[in-house]
This record gives sequence, C-alpha cells and structure tokens, in this order.
Amino acid sequence: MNNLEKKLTREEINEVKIQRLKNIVKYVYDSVPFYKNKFDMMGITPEDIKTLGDIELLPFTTKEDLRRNYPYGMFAVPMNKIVRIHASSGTSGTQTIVGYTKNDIDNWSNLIADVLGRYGVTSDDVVQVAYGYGLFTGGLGLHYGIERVGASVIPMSGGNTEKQVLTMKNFGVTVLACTPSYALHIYDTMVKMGIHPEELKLRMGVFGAEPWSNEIRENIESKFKIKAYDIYGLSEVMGPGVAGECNMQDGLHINEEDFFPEIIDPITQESVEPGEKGELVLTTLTKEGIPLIRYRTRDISSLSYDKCECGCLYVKMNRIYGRNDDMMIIRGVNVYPIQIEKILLGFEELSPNYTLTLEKKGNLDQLTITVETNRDLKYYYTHELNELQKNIKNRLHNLLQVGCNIEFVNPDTLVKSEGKAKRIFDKREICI
Ligand code: DLL
Repeated sequence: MNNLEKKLTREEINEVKIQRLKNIVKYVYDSVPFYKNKFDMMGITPEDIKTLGDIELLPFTTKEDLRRNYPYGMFAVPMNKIVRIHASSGTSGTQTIVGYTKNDIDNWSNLIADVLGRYGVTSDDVVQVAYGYGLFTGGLGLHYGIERVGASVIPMSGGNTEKQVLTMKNFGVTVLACTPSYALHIYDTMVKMGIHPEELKLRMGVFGAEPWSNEIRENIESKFKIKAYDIYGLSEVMGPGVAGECNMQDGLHINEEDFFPEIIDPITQESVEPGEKGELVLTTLTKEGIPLIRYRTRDISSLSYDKCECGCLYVKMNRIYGRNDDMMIIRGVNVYPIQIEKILLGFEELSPNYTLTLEKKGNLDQLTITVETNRDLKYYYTHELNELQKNIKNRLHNLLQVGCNIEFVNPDTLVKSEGKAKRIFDKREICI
C-alpha cells in the first residue's frame, strides 16, 4: 500500500519520520562501531535526537567511509542475517558492498512496487527488465518489485539488443525497464531490423540509473510512442526505488517513510532552502543490513514540498541535474553534461548520442563535443555543417559561456551503452 492509498497527512509523515529517525540512530549506535565511534567523538548520543531538525547534529557518511570499511565493516547485522549482497558499479574507485536482510528485500520490493503503482503499472503488464542483473541493483531490484505488483517480469538483463527487440515484439511487452541511453540504442536497433513502434504493445518505460534531460525524455517518448518515467536510487542507499515520478512527470516523490532527504551546499555542508539546488543527502530510516546516516549521494537536485496534483504528499526531488563528480570545470566555468545535452537536442540534425572530451591545450582547458548526426554526413553540404557548427557554438556560448570544438560523426560511430552511458572523457591530467 503506498502513501497515496494510505493518505497520510504531512504531519503524519513527519511523525513517522521522527520516530524512525530516533530508532535508526539508536540502532546504528548500538550495532555499527563506525557510528558509535563517530557519535562518541562528536559527543552525540541517540537521545539528542528529538526533532526532525536534529538530524543536522549527526555526522555525514561518505563513499570513502564505505570504502575504508570494505567489505562488511558498515553492516549492522551478522552475516547469517544477510540474504543478498550487491555492489556499486565501482567506476570511480573500489566498489562498495551492500547487504540486505530478508526484511530489507521485502521492503525494497514494496517500495519499487509503490513507485511502479504511481506510474500505473498493474498485474496486466508484461515488463521487460533490461537493466543488468548481477551485482548491479537495477536488474534484481526491479525484478522483485515487478513481481510484487503481480505483473509478468521478463528477466532479460542488458545486452543482446536484437533479442531484446524480438522479445518486446513477440512477448507483447508493455513496459520496458532500462537506462534511457540503452532505450535509445534498442530503438535504433529496432529501426535497423525494420520493426516499427506500432508493432509493439509497449506503453511505458521505467528509466533511470543515469542523468537524462527532459529533451531525451521527449525524444524517447516520441520515438517509441510511450510514456517515459524516471526512477532514482543508488546501491549504497538501497538501489532503484528511493524515489520515482508520478504521472505528472514533474519531479520524483521520495519514499519519505524510508528515506530522509536533505539538500546541502556541497562546499559549506549547510542545508539549503527548499527549491534551492545542492547535493542530495539521504538517511535510511528502515534498513537493517546497512543503515546509513546522512549519506552524501554526490547527486545534484532540489526538494519541493509543494502539493502535487497526483495527491501523493511525499516530498519531490527534481530530476537529477548531474553528479558532483561529473561537473566539468572548463576554464573556470562549471558545466554539467545535461546542460550540453539539452542544447544538442535542440538541433533536429543531431542524434542523442554524444561524448564530451576534455583536454589541456597549453594551460587552457579544451572541450570537444563529438556528436552523431541523424543522417549520414554525406547527405549534408559543407556549408550546412559549418552553419550548424556555428549555431551550436553560439548557443553554448550564450547559455553556458563555454567555447568548444564540435565534431560531427556519422550515425552509429560512437560506442552505444547497454547500461550507464559513458559520456565524459577527461584527458586533462594525463596531458599536463
Ligand atoms: O543506478 C540504481 C538504479 C538502478 C537506479 C536502476 C535506477 C534504476 P548505482 O549503480 O549505485 O545504482 O548508481 C547510483 O546513479 O547516485 C546517480 O548518480 C545515478 N542515478 C540513478 N538513478 C538516476 C536517475 C543505480 N533517475 C547513481 N537520474 C546515483 C539520474 C541517476 N541519475
């Protein structure tokens, strides 16, 4: 049963949150030496937590803390209570390990089922999961949530794209779950196979695990003729299902009875006002295996407590703007890939496939945007491409104050992702 069905008021949600916050703080103090030591050093006891605002008394937890306690040092229960282990992708350093108790898995399934319910997934749906199965939380996480809804799940995992297309067509798939970049790759493959969206029963996509702009959403929706919904989560905090959109498609409701969100200024670490952008910090309120206090996600978003027309009162987070780690500082200007993506997709000649390469030329940063055109380059006159290049550069300069080189390449030149897209290639360190 989700919040919409329970119809909790804001006061009731806050009441649940404070009770659970008190419990989790006591729980970590008693069962995770890392937290006991931290609290003791800061002179905090669980009894100090009396109001929601008191969360600010508590220390932050970082990915570095998880790495230092690798593999199981942050677990709050003995291993014989852990029934599942997942790990983060480990793209930027040692991977981090997370463990789930039986209750955690059960709760996780319910949370995902709640999110899917908000999109309108029902037991009549046939859902193809093309997120990777394995240590990544996308595949198995979604899988259990879909079963909880009672829909039919097809556990495809990522890759084997032609088979993905045939399965969608032959099995009457109504919902596709994968990264947005993989959805675009599936679409391109489908077109090459001569299959049209009208031949599918697809009506919805459950997309997440990487930042994607509204422009990419519109692109996917118009290509497949479906509704594309955003789902958010991270393995350290649970996996997919921390938050998900409703059918308003205007922000993601955070499952607030299980995750306590804050937004902080990443530099000063102070809380910012609702609506202001900053780093999302999450405290798990119900997790048993690896509960986390004020986990710094490094994801940039903002919170909105405005009433949502869907009727759900859980706070909404704006769609992720990017990760702290992905913010590029180009000649002193801060730029997120999504800002560039939005501009590129404003040109109908360009496809959504692009990469950003950063190099040093002398002492200066240089950004090269490599982007596939929608048609083979031989169909364009040179002056058309020059004009296009000029227009893109002008837009980038006017909107972001950054200069760049633009390189057009033929469709199908760039490597397509079957999971999270890799778009940034920062070669600056090795060029110095
Ligand atoms: O990506 C969990 C997930 C699986 C979420 C499937 C949604 C769907 P990790 O591999 O630990 O877990 O990566 C977490 O991915 O901190 C964000 O930077 C990014 N991310 C996840 N969902 C979104 C989203 C999974 N909807 C990291 N929008 C997070 C933007 C997202 N970024």
